[in-house]
Amino acid sequence: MSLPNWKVVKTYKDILYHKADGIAKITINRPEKRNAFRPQTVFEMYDAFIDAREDQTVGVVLLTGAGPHTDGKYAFCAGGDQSVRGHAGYVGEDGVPRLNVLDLQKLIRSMPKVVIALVAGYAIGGGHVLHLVCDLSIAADNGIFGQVGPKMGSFDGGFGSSYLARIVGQKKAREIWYLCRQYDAKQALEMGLVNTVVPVAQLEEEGVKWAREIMGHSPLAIRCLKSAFNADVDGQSGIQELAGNATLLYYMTDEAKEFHGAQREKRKPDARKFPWLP
Ligand code: S0N
Repeated sequence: MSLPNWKVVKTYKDILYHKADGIAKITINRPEKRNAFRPQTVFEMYDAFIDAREDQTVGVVLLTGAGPHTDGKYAFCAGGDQSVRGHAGYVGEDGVPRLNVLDLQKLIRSMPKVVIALVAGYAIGGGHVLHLVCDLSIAADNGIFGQVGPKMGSFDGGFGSSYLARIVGQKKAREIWYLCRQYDAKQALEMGLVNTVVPVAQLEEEGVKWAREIMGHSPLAIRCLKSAFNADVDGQSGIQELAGNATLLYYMTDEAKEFHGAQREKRKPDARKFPWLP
């Protein structure tokens, strides 16, 4: 199977952003930091994800980390960049402390496109949470997964803990956070943390294969399914997403068009044309 002919969409400092054949690929590119993110990285990823969300030709986003690094190792993402962690978050060039990765997590979960994490090497801390919030995760056989917060003065009490528990179960999630161990790709697969494991050399190819299969399916069906999966977990904002899709589909009906048209044309709508289905 051939890889797409990736085209650069926009040039950033900390990430690479490509598109081809309805697939967008966002690559965290800070190998000297094991692809840890600083506020700038997150702003750039957010910008690229918004572009992918708004592009009607894009159905799937692949999220990955640049590698191998100069020492031959790989990382998906080693979490927040600890060298810029300040008093109240990660400090950007503007001197403002932020935890803007939380905005990115919400965007990945709510965007009506399928986001697939391609994890080679380390997915640690906030980097682990990033793969967690993606719809699907494909691991390379060298994938290493774990949370580190309690051993380095941090924790993620949002998706990083509660959604993790939905995925691997309460006992395992507590083990992952309380003990801060590292798990290999086989263990990650066994606990349902990833969808499949492939040799590292085949990681992108496998991601593209999955993306192409998804691109052959109904965009509206997948859109509604994503919001349905989220609604079960995300409370009012999950219900809002699901309900937003009901409204979107309703707008597309003759019935909604008749009522909207009648209001614009200042006439009585022909309500009797439309059935009250059982
Ligand atoms: C990933 C690890 C295990 C890889 O080990 P390895 O292969 O031995 O490499 P190293 O020699 O350790 O690293 C190579 C170079 O990369 C730098 N580096 C690695 N990770 C980071 C990082 N996270 N930040 C900054 N630099 C990093 C190393 O310093 C080294 O560079 P040199 O050679 O110049 O020293 C290993 O590297 C490791 O354990 N890394 C640290 C993992 C970590 O602590 N991550 C942060 C965890 N916390 C978060 O991610 C918080 C996320 C967050 O934003 C958040 C979100 C919601 C709610 C709360 C929070 C919160 O802030 O807590």
